[in-house]
Amino acid sequence: MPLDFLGLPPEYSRFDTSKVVILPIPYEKTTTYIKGTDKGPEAILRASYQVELYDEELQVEPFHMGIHTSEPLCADQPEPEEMVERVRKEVIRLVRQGKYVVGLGGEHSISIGIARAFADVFGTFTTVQIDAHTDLREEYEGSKYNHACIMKRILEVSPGVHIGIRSMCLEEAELVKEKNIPVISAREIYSNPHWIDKALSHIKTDRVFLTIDADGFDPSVIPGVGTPEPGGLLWYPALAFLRKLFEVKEVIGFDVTELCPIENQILSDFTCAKLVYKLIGYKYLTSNK
Ligand SMILES: [Mn+2]
Repeated sequence: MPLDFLGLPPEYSRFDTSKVVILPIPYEKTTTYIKGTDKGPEAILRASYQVELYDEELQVEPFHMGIHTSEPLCADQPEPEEMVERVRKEVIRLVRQGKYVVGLGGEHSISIGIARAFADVFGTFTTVQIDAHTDLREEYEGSKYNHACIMKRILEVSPGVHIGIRSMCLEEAELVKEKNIPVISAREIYSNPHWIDKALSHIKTDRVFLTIDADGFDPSVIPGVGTPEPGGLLWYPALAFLRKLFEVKEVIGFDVTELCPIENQILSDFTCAKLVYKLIGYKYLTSNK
């Protein structure tokens, strides 16, 4: 039986009564280190049954927005170009029906399709990336759609702001310098108490697409990732930033990608599920935007 996010009753999870649509994309073709992110969406959906429906921080039950879970997309693992195009078309279809799209990866390449869809429908927006890696390689292992290149592709349709970064190759570091690309490194998050305002000041548009690679978080928060890097975002600083982002900007959609579940260790799965519901809660609170 397919899993629905939070296991909500039909009146809160039917397509026609739901504002939010969870789009699971269990795609994995270009990952470079540990495999298993194709199991990410199912692990998030399964863990979501344990997430409390009441948000104790926000003091509301955000599921009242209605949260529908779509059939998984691209589970047949097409070539990356084909996957990106299918994601783009599906997201456009959903947004045109007034839905708020939440993508669940799968590898980070899925975000290219979402960003292209948002560019088609919304025009101008900024992509805010939370990630250990800038993903700004032009090409990797023979593909422009490799998960190491996703922000390079997304910068073709929107400006980007990169947060939690602590790993770059020389090509990426030179591009960041040359183009003056805004990067808030993980080191700066630990050392600069004003990093949130600084990060927000780099966002020049009202609309934002938020793309989260689970490895942006510290491995103590989300150990289940395919390309772990020490020294990432902790839970509360991340939430402080994300809440402010939803308050001051119109977040037009978001995704959570690159969860690579660890067998018999549900911390990462549950944390990603809670993160998804928390962000839906922030959207719910600011839904006039
Ligand atoms: Mn990453």
